[in-house]
Amino acid sequence: MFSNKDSFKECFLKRLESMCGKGFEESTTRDKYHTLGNMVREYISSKWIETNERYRSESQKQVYYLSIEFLLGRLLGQNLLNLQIKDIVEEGLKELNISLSEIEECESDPALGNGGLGRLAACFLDSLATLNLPGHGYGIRYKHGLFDQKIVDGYQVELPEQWLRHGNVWEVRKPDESVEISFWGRVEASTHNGGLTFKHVDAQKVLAVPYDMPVVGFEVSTVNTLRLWNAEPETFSPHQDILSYKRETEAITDFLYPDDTYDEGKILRLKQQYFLVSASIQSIIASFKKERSNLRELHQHVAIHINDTHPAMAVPELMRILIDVEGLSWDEAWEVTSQTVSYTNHTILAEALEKWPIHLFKPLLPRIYMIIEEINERFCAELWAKYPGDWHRIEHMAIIAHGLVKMAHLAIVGSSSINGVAKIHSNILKNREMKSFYEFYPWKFNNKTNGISHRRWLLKANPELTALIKNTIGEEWVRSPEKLIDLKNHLHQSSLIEQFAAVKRKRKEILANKIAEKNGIIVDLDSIFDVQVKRLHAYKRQLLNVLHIMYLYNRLKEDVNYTIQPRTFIFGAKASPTYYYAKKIIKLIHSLAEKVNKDPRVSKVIKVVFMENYRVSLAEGIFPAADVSEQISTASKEASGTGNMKFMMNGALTVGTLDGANIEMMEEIGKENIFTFGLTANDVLKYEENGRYRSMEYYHHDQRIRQVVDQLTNGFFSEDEGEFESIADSLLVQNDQYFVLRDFASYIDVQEKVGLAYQDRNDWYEKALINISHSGLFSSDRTISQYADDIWKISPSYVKG
Ligand code: 26V
Repeated sequence: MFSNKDSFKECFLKRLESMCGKGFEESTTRDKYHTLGNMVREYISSKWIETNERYRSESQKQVYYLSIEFLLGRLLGQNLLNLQIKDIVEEGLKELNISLSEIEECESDPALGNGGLGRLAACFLDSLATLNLPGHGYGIRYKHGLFDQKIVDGYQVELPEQWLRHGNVWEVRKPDESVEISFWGRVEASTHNGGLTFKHVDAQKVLAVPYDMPVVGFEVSTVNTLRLWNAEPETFSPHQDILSYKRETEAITDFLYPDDTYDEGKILRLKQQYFLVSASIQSIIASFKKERSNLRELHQHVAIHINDTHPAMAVPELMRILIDVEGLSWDEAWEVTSQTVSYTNHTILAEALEKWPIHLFKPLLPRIYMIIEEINERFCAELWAKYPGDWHRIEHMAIIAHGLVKMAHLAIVGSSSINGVAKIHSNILKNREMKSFYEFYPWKFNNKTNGISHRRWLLKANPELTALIKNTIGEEWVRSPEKLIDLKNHLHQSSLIEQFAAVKRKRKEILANKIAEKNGIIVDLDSIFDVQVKRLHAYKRQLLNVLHIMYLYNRLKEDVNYTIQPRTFIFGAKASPTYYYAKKIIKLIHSLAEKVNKDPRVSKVIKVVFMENYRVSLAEGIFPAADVSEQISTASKEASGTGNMKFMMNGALTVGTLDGANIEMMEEIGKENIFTFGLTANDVLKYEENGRYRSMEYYHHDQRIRQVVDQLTNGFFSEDEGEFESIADSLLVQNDQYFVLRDFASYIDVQEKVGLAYQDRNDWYEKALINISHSGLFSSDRTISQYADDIWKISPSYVKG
């Protein structure tokens, strides 16, 4: 049906009628989306079946990537591209007077993740399939993904996300592979053959029903699986109150939680985590047992990766199944488990490390808690043997302490590998945050610098730039992104620079039209598109960006002769619903936008735009249009960042701190092709240790700082004077935990350099092309190859013949 456009058209029209019961003329865009989606899924299914058969017959080692989030983005366009049928479909539809991009817009954008961690998981799936690696995702089929953001009078309002409202053409429900999950109840011990055995009794049981989604590799025949679990009540459950049982059960997979600490201790979140882990481990064991019987060899055939600590209960759950169900001894089970599991840490923010109160944990998961206690006791005994008498160290490293279960400690003790996501982050883990664990298990620690899928963030998001690169250096880089470096040989050609300028302008125009439509703001295409899009967090310092804009506004107002390169400041960010500070910053950006955009003179030079409901599909329109990428976290706080890489790949220049992967980007492209500023991670960590930072001194000594900070509370924004007092307090009363005022001067300086640099447009675009040419290193194909070789020990599976 996709062999040429005529057969496609014929098939499409027939299918449209049979699926929707309507003629072509009556059919809606959604009908067309559904028809095309179903055709594509059908086309995928034979490859999918073949891939699974190939994996079975080759009995290759498999990796299972457990993640509480998979932030996939829309799939139709990516699947068409990966299957190499996009052109046929696009041309066929065109002849029917249908635009493919309009159809694509019909697909809901599954927001099954918060940000970096979830999107990384999605890029990893793409790379696993493309590299023909036997690797599959396990996650949760949330009925509602991350909330939809509406802005009302400058304030964020959250609405439930509804990605399943019109169904999901990509998923296949597999009720036969459902598994039971047990909560509550108690543990009964009995003696059996002279040993103790344990049974979880009186439990409340819940059904985990798998929905499989195909993960299509790019221009290969491999189709891997993302299995998302849905919680459903058991049919024959003898419950007195069937309605509340049903409600409680379905609640488990109703919502994705926003990542904040303010709802810490939510039992539903703990339920979600165990639900994911137990269902996935049971499913992994079941497929292992189809081919083999000796579970003592599990680690030779299976690797289980836990994406942050959310799935850390994979360790005790695997122990439980091996011991209670499969009859292995503790030592045998421990050997297998700790050789099978590996763990990635994604943040060093202490407040983001998961700890569960025992009083919540133990009643909900009595057997799992018991196993964690045993792991803890054995671990503490090992510590005692190595550090006799060092109570302090043991208390600090224990998995259970002070009424809490520390999930990161559980993950470290139960895994064979622990990695950070950028060099600096891995070093901070080793030398500071997890120092004592590094000393105890030095061989477990390693780095895997993050990456992004160039297929989504370049080929799909920026077809114009893709075409230009292909015309310039051919197509090899598409399969081997490190070959993008060949672009460097063409930099002397003024035609390349000119063509790149044209591509950038085209993409700026597309974004400008969207901004005009959504925000009613007309922006100048000759202005610098200066973009900060990411979750709203104090450590990411959207506030520093805001203070810089306020400073520019002041300069422009005070001095009619002050001229700058025109700029359009673009923001996109969701704030966690209970994160008060973050929501205030969103309001502040809107108040600033109001002030700047309404000023007849200032608005000729600068504009401020907040794009509502930032998500993958919106991001695909933003990265290609950016000139400047704001990566301005307090050094040491951003584990890696991945947006930084997406901007780089689309030819934006970075304004950034020496944090996360920014450092490795700088090492690649050279200092002259990035704008760095601010404290280093060491500076920050020293300040944090010696407590010598006084934000008030910077306030008093720098008039520019005083002016902008005062404007937060002196009625400058002409509203309620108390509105932004909490932000001013964070800077002065609370001594500016994220060093915004400390880095202010340095940031202003570097931004001035950016403005000047943009005036030499040739030189600017040359720098942009240098950024693109080095971006291959940050492809998730490189990252995944490293995981495959160093951690998982899996190799590609190829179709024979
Ligand atoms: C959770 C919380 C909870 C409380 C307040 C602060 C806070 C901050 C972050 C998080 C989420 C942590 C997990 C996460 O998304 N980390 C991101 O992972 C990306 C992929 O490795 C990485 O590029 C980002 O730097 C990192 O923040």
